[in-house]
Order: sequence, then C-alpha cells, then structure tokens
Amino acid sequence: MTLDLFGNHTTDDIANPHADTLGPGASVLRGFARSRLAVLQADIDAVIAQAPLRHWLTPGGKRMSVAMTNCGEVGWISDRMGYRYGTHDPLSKQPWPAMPASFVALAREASEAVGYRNFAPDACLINRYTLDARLTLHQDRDERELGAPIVSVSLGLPATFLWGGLQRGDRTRRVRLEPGDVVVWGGPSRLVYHGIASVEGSFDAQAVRYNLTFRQAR
Ligand code: MD3
Ligand code: FE
Repeated sequence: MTLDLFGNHTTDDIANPHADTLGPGASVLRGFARSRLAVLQADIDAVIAQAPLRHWLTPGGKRMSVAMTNCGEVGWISDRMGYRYGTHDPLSKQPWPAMPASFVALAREASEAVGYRNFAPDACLINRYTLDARLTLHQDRDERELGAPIVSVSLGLPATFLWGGLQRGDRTRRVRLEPGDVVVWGGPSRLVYHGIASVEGSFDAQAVRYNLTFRQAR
C-alpha cells in the first residue's frame, strides 16, 4: 500500500505519482482528470440525453448489468448478432453524438503523457455501473487497429478492477480505480484480460460509477 500525491491509498507498489506502471505498456495516471470531473460529467449527461444508456444483450442473449452508450464516429454495439462497431445508434437510428471537446482533449493529453503521439480515438464507450453491476473478465479485440492504445477514465464511485494476463486463466491482480484516475493501455498490454469485480459504495446520493473508454476502432 502506498499514498499518492493527493494522499489517497493505492494498491500499486511504485511511488511515481505521475504514471504508475501496471504492466508493459499499461500506465495509471492517478487523478489525471480530477480537476475536469465536473465538466466531463456535464458532457456525459449531454451525450446520454441524446443517446440514452441501455443494457445490451450478449450474443448469448443475457442482459449486461453495465448500462452503455457511445459518442464519436462509431459506437460499440452488442446484440444476438454479436459484438461490433457501428456508425448509428440502433435505438434512435441516428448517428452517435459527437465526442465532446473535453473528451477529445483528455484522451489526447493522457496518451501523450505516457508517450503516444497522435492518438485519435473514433469511439468513446460510456459505461455506467450501479452497485450490482459487474464486467466479467474479457479482452477488447473488436477493434481493427490493435496498435493504438486504449484510454480509460473513471468517474463517480470507486471500483475494483481486475488485471489479468494474455490467457483467460492467468492470475489476476486487483487494482482500485478512483474518480479522476486515467489508465492508458497499449503495446503488450493491449490484449490483456480485464474486468470490473465490484463497485464500492453505499446506497446514497451518488450511487453510480461511470467509465469512459476511448478507442481507435476503425
Ligand atoms: C485493459 N471497461 O468497456 S476500463 C470495457 O471500467 C472495459 O468500464 C472497464 O473493460 C470499465 O471494455 C475497464 C479499462 C480497460 C479498458 C480497455 C482495456 C482496460 C483494458 C483493454 C486492454 C487491457
Ligand atoms: Fe474491456
């Protein structure tokens, strides 16, 4: 257990407050988005007003416990036909809302902070977790450009993130993600198995977690 710059407990052993290393090519920027949380949340709310959160069905027909929507040129979709990226919201038949400027700037600055030069995500998945939501161990492999990194931003309630290996059965590490934490995953970590084991909170006012995931999908 260590304390970061802001006095928060972290599960990382490395003391560098700017970029903790989770694994090769995977960096945690603790609190990188903290000063922008109010703006980001207002922009999330504006996207949701255009493209409401919904629970996709898995290809096997199970309702996902995480509610999702998208912004950007393409959005991640799941239904009985499979996982894919599409230009239009299947609910409204409209194009996904544009990525807010605050999202574009954050994704660019976070990726540059760990050495990626021209990250230009075309997809932003917005995940909303209530206290009972989970994301089981999976790989992100629906993107065409596996050379580009993924940037993820946590808001709202803290969560326990599962960080595994390149095989589903590899042992997993538990990493606490707090609001304002930004993680950049690329290189050898791009296809690592990962998930969300739990979201921590009590049944009070702000009982949800949001996660933004920026990807270059096409
Ligand atoms: C590690 N979301 O939407 S973000 C997902 O918190 C997803 O909502 C989680 O996994 C969430 O697919 C975790 C962190 C994340 C995203 C992509 C990754 C970690 C990753 C891709 C490769 C390795
Ligand atoms: Fe994922």
